[in-house]
Amino acid sequence: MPMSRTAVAHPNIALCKYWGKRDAELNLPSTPSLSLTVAPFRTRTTVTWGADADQVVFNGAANTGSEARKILLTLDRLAAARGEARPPCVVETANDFPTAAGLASSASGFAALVLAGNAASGLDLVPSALAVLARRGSGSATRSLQGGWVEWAMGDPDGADSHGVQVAPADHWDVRMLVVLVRSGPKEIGSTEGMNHTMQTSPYYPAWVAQAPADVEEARAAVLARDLERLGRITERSALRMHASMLAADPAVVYWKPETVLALEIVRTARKAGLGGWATMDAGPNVKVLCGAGDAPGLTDALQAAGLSVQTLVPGGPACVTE
Ligand code: 2P0
Repeated sequence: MPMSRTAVAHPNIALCKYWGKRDAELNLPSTPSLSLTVAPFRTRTTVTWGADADQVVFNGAANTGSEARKILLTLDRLAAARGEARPPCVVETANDFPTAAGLASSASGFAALVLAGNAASGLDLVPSALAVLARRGSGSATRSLQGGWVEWAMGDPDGADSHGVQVAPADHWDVRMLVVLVRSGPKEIGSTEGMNHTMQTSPYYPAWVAQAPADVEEARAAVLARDLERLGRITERSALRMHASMLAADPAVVYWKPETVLALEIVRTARKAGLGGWATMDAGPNVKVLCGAGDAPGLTDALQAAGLSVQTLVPGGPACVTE
């Protein structure tokens, strides 16, 4: 008897970044990271366990490419965790925001997938096991199962404890995350490829890895103390150091577009004028700005005055099964 269940998850924006793997097979990070889960962007995923044949429908179109293979592999691992073979499955997944544009769609995608797969299969894995499965699908996904402020520690050598853990829930602190949408198309270089190339060729990569644990320690303390200035400074620094490691790769990994630098410049200038916003950029040209609720309108005006498109995100809750 086929069983269908649906789960939703929000993406997350890393304030202290994950960029590099110490174990590619287990997808273990070279750095700890810390993120904010953000709403209302979300992925909605339905898994039917025990269908006639495997099928993946991704944003409304049948998919037989690498995305579908990774999705089905995650469901294989879910069944294997209980010593079972996976029956054929249908997976329907859709994002209500741009996919693969550096807005963490793989994070919300794999978080929703493991929850829906777990519910549809009845395999009943514990949350930490689901968080490890999400990590193996896409590292940042392990941070999207939880709402609010989430830390992903490097963990033990085998990685059983390397998964997202909530530092504070969404309602701990009413901040804003502005999204400056520079490009909505898919990134030119995938995250996995970009980080592997940075690891292999950038002389700045060891320095990036070395400084990360102290940043996460300080960021966690700043979140708990609701110290936005301190958290903002770490956030912008972490993003710029991560991009510096990419820029020093050979050939360089450059995700930025002219509008990326324009947005960064506006945020830094606004700060000097008393508006508290701090920029962060991921594996794509889009800019996110961490700011307080009170400064969000002023920063939005400044960015829009330069012709940039801005959306406002708020702290989001945990991934959950909805149907
Ligand atoms: C992050 N990013 O911490 C960093 C910052 C992009 C830049 O996690 O290879 O899709 O699937 O584990 O999680 C994006 O990389 O990479 C990412 P994989 P993932 O949010």
